[in-house]
Amino acid sequence: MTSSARTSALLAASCVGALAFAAGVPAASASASPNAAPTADDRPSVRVIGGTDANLSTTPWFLQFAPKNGGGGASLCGATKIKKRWAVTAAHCVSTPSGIAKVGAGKSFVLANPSTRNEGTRYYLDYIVVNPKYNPNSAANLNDIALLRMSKKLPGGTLKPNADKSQTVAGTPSAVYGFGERIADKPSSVATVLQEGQVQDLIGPNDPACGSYGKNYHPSTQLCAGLPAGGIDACQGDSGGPLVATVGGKLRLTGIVSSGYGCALADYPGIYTRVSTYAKWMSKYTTGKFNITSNCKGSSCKVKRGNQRKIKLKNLTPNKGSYKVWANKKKLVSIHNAKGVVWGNEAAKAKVKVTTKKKKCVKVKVKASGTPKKVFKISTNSNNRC
Ligand code: 4AZ
Repeated sequence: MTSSARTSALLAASCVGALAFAAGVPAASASASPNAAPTADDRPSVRVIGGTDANLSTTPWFLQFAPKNGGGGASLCGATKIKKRWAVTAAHCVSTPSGIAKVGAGKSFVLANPSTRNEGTRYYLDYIVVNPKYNPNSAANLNDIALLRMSKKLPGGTLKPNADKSQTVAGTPSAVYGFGERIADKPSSVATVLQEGQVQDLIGPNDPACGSYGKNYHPSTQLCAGLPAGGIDACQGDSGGPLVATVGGKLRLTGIVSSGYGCALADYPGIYTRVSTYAKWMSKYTTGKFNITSNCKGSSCKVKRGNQRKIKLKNLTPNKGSYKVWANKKKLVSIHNAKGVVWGNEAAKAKVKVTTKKKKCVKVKVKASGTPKKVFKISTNSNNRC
């Protein structure tokens, strides 16, 4: 095979996990056996990762991710916690030619920094955002990034995505984490304990070449990491997991395990999604923003008994958000639509009706996703001022 034919075959092979997942077959099934060292028979050419057991106290942001239509509790992918309720993974972990992984109770879930594979509390997803440029039907696997939102806050710390496009430079020590195969093409070799592989970013952000991949490597959106001689690498089942490095003195998420030709082979390093390319896109979705307005001019207005003050909540982001409206003197008002969910770029209305004749000043507080708390004052009687 020519080297370019071989590379295409190889990149196509890297999508086997995604295709198997689409068909409902676990790409890497759970192993009952502990992390036994590979035997001499297993070892020679493609010993996966070449990692060591991770120190879990240093990886609070690591998530084991089980997309629903991908084989129940088996670990198909890794993910990284970037905000209390948000994680990032590879698009190919959730988006397949047959559709997007299922969200909601009892469906796709993550395990927060599990001490052992498949163990720990399940945190279910309520929202998935696949990068719009990702094409599940393309073997090239470009723009392989997706955001996952959990229905409740995850425990543990977060890891910030690297937003500095000039980083990391060639030779930067980096670490990759996952529960994937420790021996290539051997599903039973998946790790029982989280593995850490010490690799390097092999090229700088402006260097077009990555090992022998030629034009199949895209430097502006991908990152090439491994060791020049191979031997340590991510492999099947590690997809979606983090590549981390120190940037400007701080630990950052620099890559997401995406694809590669085999595992740990010389000249075929791991290919990662370059996180800095997507940093803006990620923060647009994970930060959220509402515009909160009211039908009354100024911060305080008079509302007579039986009348209402309307509060309009416009979700300025493309992702789903939620809001809550409450009053400090609950008995004097009734609130219609006091809480709710607002889909991307849509609006909701809450109404605060005055139910008392008393002269009071009521503070109505509004909190919406990603937006500072806002306070409106209502004078419940025309004679009263706030
Ligand atoms: C995979 O199929 C896969 N050696 C992940 C990473 C690498 C290769 C394959 C990198 O999920």
